Amino acid sequence: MTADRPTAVVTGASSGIGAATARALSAAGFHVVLGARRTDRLAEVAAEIDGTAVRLDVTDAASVAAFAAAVPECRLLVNNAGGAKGMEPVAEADEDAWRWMFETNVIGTLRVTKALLPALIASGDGHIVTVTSIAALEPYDNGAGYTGAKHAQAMLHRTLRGELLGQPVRLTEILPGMVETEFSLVRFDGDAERADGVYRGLTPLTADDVADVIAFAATRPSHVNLDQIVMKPRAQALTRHVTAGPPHTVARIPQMVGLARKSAQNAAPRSSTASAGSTGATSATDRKPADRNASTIGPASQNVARNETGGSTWATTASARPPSKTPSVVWVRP
Ligand code: 8X3
Repeated sequence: MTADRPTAVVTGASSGIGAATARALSAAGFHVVLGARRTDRLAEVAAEIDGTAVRLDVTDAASVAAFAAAVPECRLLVNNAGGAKGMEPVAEADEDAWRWMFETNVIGTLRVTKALLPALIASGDGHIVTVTSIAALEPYDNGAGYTGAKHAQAMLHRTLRGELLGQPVRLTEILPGMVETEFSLVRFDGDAERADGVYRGLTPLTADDVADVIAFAATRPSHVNLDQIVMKPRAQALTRHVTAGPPHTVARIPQMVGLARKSAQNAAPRSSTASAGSTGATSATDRKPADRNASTIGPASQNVARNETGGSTWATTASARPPSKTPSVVWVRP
């Protein structure tokens, strides 16, 4: 769109990873076209970076067509729009939530990619970055709608890698783990307490962390294709295998905080090592001053109680730690 700056399109750019990516790409020299439904927030971000805000609803074919018509040139497409809704077992699956997840993550990515592919190829040096998730790598209980959609979105993206061989288009899949954005707020339908609980006691990735990596991938020489980049906080090994609370505590990711809360109301900690007197302090390097203070983390007994969903118990606190530096995680799975 400008003579001196190649055009990058970012979907879902009104907040979170999308907005951060728009800023990072602008700093890297792109003219950024930002797409999202929330045009007021979109316009604010666009104004900050001298970008262009264009309304985009990836679930609406007409909206995608109008968006693409406003983007005659495109060097880089960042498919970021998507998200999760709800967490329930397959036996209780909410079809509307599943439909929303497949419409936004899968069909939305398909629509935008199809619409901009001719411009990406015509640029002579195109690049498609799709933000999937570590949920595209593994299943987890109560997450089938989201993991299913993310697997499908990833397959769409990975298939293009082969189909576009011989064309001047690179493909990079970014697979983030826990990133503190509006993701959980949307997933839990605006329940802020439940959403906050997902990240309590650990330091998740930030939107800027992910944006940095996207900008890095986008600024490699044209012959360098970073196919897949998996990013997780240090405190997360798998989607539901995280450290939270005291050092050396391993817990399931408290994504089922609603379920866990019910459980916590009734359940006493099963472990004698989880004393109510424990401070629950995390290591200094795992905490941010603003939101990682001890009071938000709570005593270890709460962590254990909170994590007693699905019949699992974790019992690790200072008193469980041996005096040596030997890793001291005690993790009892059902
Ligand atoms: C979400 C990844 O780890 O928060 O895309 O479930 S995680």
